[in-house]
This record gives sequence, structure tokens and C-alpha cells, in this order.
Amino acid sequence: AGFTVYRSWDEPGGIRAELFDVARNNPNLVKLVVLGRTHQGRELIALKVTQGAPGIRDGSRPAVLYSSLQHAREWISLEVNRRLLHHFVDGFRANDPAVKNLLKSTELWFVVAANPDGYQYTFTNERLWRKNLRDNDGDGQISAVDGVDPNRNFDEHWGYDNEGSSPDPFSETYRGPAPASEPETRAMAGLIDRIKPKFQSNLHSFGQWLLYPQGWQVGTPDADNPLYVALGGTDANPAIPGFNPGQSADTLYVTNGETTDYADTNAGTVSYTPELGEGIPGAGFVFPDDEALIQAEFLKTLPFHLGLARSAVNPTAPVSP
Ligand code: 0X9
Ligand code: ZN
Repeated sequence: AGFTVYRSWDEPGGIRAELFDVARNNPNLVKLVVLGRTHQGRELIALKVTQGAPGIRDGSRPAVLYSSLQHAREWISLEVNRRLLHHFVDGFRANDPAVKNLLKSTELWFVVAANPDGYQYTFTNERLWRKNLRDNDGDGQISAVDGVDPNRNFDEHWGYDNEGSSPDPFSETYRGPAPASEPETRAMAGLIDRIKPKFQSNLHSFGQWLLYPQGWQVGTPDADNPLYVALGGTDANPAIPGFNPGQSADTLYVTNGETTDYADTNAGTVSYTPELGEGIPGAGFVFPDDEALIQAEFLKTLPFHLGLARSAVNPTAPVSP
């Protein structure tokens, strides 16, 4: 649709087709799992990347989960994660010794589009749509009253104190009618429950933050979990150059029903929300359709993401990026 880099979910050669191609072309390395279906019937897809993937029970090796595009308009999160997937898959194919060694012992999981309905809608209807496409008012069409915020629907302090999410369907942070009411939430939470990732990077944009639990209340214990600091770094020495690491409620704002809180509390996952940059100042959620800027954003986050992967076999002694 006139973009040089970005591709929609549905189009021929689009993101959905690419994920199936990556799995088909790497049968001994990549396993595609359909975790569920969206409101509009799209597959919720995860790729497991590990040596001998199809023959190995999910979650039997220490796992890392890289997820992105919960919020429909945050296209850069998908592009960065997609490039990370290719870093490992293409590195394995090219016999990169570090990648080969890693993928013998560790399984990497990729959910590059956690909200494919919303993503598609940003190409066809509204570039700045955020939520999923739940038809809240049941009128058979999508308008401002519709959609649930996928990062407010998890069964972890869902709706707590009514602060940081909304009961109003019109709101951009509508938490949905019940905890885990949404297929996107059940897919992600179900995967987390099943593989119990040691680490997660749940990519969002924008703001150059590197956030970690808890989001639901300022000053909760994980603020001082030394692992979050060991791998995320400090303001003076952040794991992603130019980003500010910090506990999310304290650093940004309070949320509830949030993904990383769910993973941390229910699976013991050390779970980060990187908020990527804008590409150029003022671009906001509309990161430019510019190969050089997108690749630079990927490369900036690569050492941090490699640190998570390399640390999974022994999480309490992290290999810093
Ligand atoms: O509000 C969100 O879900 C994330 N920001 S975004 O602009 N991408 O929507 C931030 C979630 C991080 N958690 C907290 N701030 N508590
Ligand atoms: Zn977001």
C-alpha cells in the first residue's frame, strides 16, 4: 500500500505470509504455533525457534519470549521484532557459531503481531488505532466505541483501583468486560503459562523507556529486583542506548491488567516493556517508513535482546549486553 518497508498482515507477501514462509523454509529450526483466533478470525501466531524445534517439547528448554504489536499503531515494534527473528534464523542458516550454540540450549519465542486485527485496521481504516477489534456495541462495524486495550486485559490486578485502565468502551485504555476476555490476551497468557519464559521483551512505542513491573502500583517489590537492573541497566548506563530504565508505574504511569505484570507474577518471568523511539523527533507513533531509521532502531536494541537470550540458561547470573 505504497510503503517501502511496512507491510500489512493480510496482503500477499505480508506479515502473516512471511511467518508461514519462515516456518516452512526452516522445518528443523522453526515451529509455527497458532495460539488462537482474533475476533475477525485471524490466526494468533507464535514461532518457536530452537535447534530441532518440532521434535522438542515446548518449554523444555529455557525460553525467552519476544512479543510486539499489542497496540495496533506501533508498527516499529513489529519491525524490530521481525528483524530480531531473522537475526536468529538467518544466523543459524549461515552457521554463525554464537547463534548455533545458543539455539542448542535455548528456545526463543516470537509473537510479532499480538494484535493482527488492529494492525490490519491501521492499514485499511485508521493509522492511529490502538486497541483490538472487539465489537463492543455489537453493531457489526468498528467505530470509536469498539476495541479493548490488549495491555489492560490480563488477569493480573485487572481494573485494580480503577486507576490506569478504563471501564468505558470509548476509552483508549478500555480494559474489556472481564479479565482475559480477549482472544489476544488468552493466546499470550496461555503461552506464558505454558512455557514460563525466563525473560520477555514486550515491545511498544514510543518514548525510549525500558520499563519493568509492577505497573499496577508504585513501589512494589520488583522495582528492586536486581535482575531487572542487571539486564536493563541504569539511567547512567542503560542496556539500550538513550533509553531510560525503570519500574513502570513509577517511571511512566500506573496501569493494571498489564502483560509484563502478568508474566512476572504468574510465571516468574523477568519481563520488560521497551518503548522504542520515534525515528525522528515529533513522529510519535508514526515511525517513518525509512529503512535506515528502522534498521538503526533494531540494531540499537539488539545487544539488550541478545543479553536476554544468552542469559536464559542461567538467569540468576545474567550475561550483560
Ligand atoms: O500504556 C501502555 O500499555 C504502554 N505504553 S504505550 O504508549 N505503548 O501504550 C506502557 C505500559 C508500561 N506499564 C506501565 N507504565 N505501568
Ligand atoms: Zn503500546
